[in-house]
Amino acid sequence: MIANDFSGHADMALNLVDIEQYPIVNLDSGKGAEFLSSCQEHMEEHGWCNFDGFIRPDALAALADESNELLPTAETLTIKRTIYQGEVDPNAPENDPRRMEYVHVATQLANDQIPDSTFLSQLYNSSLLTDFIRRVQKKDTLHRYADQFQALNVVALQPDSWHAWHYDTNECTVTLLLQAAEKGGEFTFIPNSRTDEDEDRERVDRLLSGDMSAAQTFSRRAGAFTLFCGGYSLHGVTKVEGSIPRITAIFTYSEEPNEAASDDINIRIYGDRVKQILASRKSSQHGSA
Ligand SMILES: O=C(O)CCC(=O)C(=O)O
Ligand SMILES: [Fe+2]
Repeated sequence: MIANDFSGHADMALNLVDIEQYPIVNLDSGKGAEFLSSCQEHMEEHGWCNFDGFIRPDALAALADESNELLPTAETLTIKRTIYQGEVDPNAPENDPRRMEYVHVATQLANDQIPDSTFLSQLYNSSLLTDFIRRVQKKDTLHRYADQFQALNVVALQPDSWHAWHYDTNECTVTLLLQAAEKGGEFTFIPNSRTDEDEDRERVDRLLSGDMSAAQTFSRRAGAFTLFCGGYSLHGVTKVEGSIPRITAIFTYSEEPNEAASDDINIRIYGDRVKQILASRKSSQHGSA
């Protein structure tokens, strides 16, 4: 059970984030402005920013408890795809990554399974946090993703699971590590392994063949908040070892307001549960027409 009350401020980021260390409250002057410009520089140069201890330890315990309580209601998904997220293309040249299918298993809570009243959902809905993420990426607009299933997710990788190598379909990914693996479960990536025009196949092929020398990892403890250009950097999570799952929250944004994914994509990601929700919605719409 969650013993503490973190609801003092209306904007949940103020209740949960270590704002002494990460002054996201006022990014226009003083410490906040300095912090923002160092983040922007880092993001531009490296394509990622990692904020260790972003969530205060007492608040982190509440967030982890909350997810651990919800996870028994999550679906276990078997995700099969190429690194580019599509299906295998049997006509691709030999040794082309489009011919290779990777599989991993994850326990995943979709956005509609995470109540608005949770601290996690309130953190995702924080205007201060969204604005900070927008400004680190120097974007004019950034909105929380309006997709009812994808906006906020919690992904647990059970012991012995990994998260297969892939590129994200969106440019920038934002994650919060809620519970680290006892061992393994390292977020691993090749920074800027592709551009819109080109891909560094030499480094990509090395990682795909199991050679980690082209890849980078940063050690992240629970409470780490990470922004990352996952659309341009091949990445994944190494095998979780030990006895507890690695739990991460994924915060999704888009530059356009009210953007959502198609039903087909959501069914492909979330499987039967979402298929049934969408089908019963369609049949009740037809029924009442
Ligand atoms: O769990 C992580 O740290 C990364 C997850 C990820 O790459 C994704 O959900 O696309
Ligand atoms: Fe990813």
